[in-house]
Amino acid sequence: MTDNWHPLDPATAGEYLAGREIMAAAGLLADPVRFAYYGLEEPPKDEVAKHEAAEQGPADRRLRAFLLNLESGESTDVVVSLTKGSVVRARTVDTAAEGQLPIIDSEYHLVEEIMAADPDWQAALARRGLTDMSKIRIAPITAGAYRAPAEDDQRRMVRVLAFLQAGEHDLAWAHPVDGVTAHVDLIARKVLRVIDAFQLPVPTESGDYDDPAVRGPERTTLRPIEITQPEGPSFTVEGSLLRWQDWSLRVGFDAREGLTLHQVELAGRPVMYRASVPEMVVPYGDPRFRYWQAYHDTGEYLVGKWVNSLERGCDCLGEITYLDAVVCGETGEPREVRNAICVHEEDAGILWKHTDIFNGSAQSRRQRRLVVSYFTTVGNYDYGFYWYFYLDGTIECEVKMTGIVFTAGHPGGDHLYSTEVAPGLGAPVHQHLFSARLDMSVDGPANAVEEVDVTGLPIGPDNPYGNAIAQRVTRLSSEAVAARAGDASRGRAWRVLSTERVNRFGRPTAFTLHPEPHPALLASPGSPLAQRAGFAARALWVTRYDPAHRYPAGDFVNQSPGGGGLPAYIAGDRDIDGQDIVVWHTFGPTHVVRTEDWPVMPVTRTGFMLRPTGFFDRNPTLDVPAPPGHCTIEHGHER
Ligand SMILES: [Cu+2]
Repeated sequence: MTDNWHPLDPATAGEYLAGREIMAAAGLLADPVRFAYYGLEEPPKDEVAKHEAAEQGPADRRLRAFLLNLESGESTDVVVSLTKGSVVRARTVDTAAEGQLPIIDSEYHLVEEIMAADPDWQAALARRGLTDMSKIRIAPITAGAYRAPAEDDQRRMVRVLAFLQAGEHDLAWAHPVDGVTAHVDLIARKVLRVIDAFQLPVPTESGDYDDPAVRGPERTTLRPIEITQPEGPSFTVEGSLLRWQDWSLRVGFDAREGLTLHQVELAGRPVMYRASVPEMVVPYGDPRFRYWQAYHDTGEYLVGKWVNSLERGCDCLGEITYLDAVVCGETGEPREVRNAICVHEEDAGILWKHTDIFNGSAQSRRQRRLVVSYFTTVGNYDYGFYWYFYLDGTIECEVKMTGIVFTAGHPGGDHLYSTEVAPGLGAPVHQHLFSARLDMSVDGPANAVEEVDVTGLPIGPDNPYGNAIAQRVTRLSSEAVAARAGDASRGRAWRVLSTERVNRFGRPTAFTLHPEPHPALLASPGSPLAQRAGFAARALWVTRYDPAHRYPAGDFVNQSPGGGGLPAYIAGDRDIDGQDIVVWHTFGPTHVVRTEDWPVMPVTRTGFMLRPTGFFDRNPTLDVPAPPGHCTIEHGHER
């Protein structure tokens, strides 16, 4: 433990090993028990505050693990204290009522083996002329929860879809074997049923974008772009603490949530205690036999565990500082991922600019941003999670989506639920709905939220020519009231304000959350998916801070019957005005696939912004100098 150790620092490899020893000594790890999740159990806020005030030594350091017995299916939620060397909690999860643990690594291989050996599966494939099982790739898909007997989903299971990979380098996603699926019991290690719904020919056109025959000759017209910072970047990294210009924040990483940001401060004033994107759901809109296809990539597959190791010049350009991450596989063995988190500084175009027609002053300033990001690959998709901090106090969260769209057969012609991207190859419509958890602390923990709409007013005595525009501000007083839909037609935004600090106009200091104009969850409100992904039905939720409320779809998402997470967190309808509150924002596009998204998708992005609103008394960037030797004419005279 070093001098600048902080209780919110990510867990180290040594700590994971120590935690595993504590669990082993308590008899929790007898074979065949595996880790379905292993991460830091962050200390509560008051303990962190006490540590920082040096009233006490290091806070109780804890780790949390989800343990799965591969033979019995027994699922245990364990917390250990490294400080005390003991098990704090070991609770058996009621998997039927709460949900299953996330999918573990070896289950992917297990499913391939089970499928290859199953006679009904072999017969279904043979009916399609497919007899070489070595060429069949299996996508094990989390099962959801439908709770009808034919769904088999009271057991730990996956449903599978098949793809044909003709050669070693062939892109299997180009060749879906449509119309057939199987339900696989992961504990009994057998196929429960094979459902052969219909047959479509397996599309044959290659999707191998590395193959010159597919992509054509590479273009030769791009000249180099080099980004240099001869004096180095303007930020510093000390352990997990990052400082850049007026910003400071701590960076963490979790196998489930991915990147976590802590204690984000601007000009020495708190803005957010913690920020992350702790859930996402990708529901597909094809109601045929694959109606269950909806990935909760975070709660079911653990996006952080699949973090990429980044490469300078490819993934990130310029002066890059990388941070490593530690994630654990199913044995609880820590794995250090080199260059997992990319930290760098970017030019971001014009910050402000004006040529004054009266006094002749012509000024221009460059915007910059600090970028903290990582990339993860979950099955066919690749997601980049980017946080940007700008000179003017803006915070932006951006998700970049790329990789391979999920495919199905396509009957040709117009089809309601998918786009034909290659002959006979369809890409079903789907949504990517992310949930950001923003533990706000604008000028301290006591915050409140207002919904701000803008609207034109009707013609009347006070508005005779009908040009009036008014802000409609609604204070969101309690948790139930604050479950809100977006409304782009009114420019709807949500203002998170301090109830303790005011600016020079006596108005509360605030940050405003600006959403993007996308629909929320489109699955029918009565659907099993809407039960399980309740968080995604609303653009905004506000809850009273509770250290146990961390996951928008609940702690156990895989095959959960639903109701957990945000809908449960607001059940008490607590007061959120002037309290320590957490703002949760659902964002993300509805993806009607384009032909240009095939065979590998150019990045499409989504996100939201938080902008200071009366947080400063004026533009906080007047002190940003003009680039040396340029851009400045003062009162008609070059400086
Ligand atoms: Cu998509």
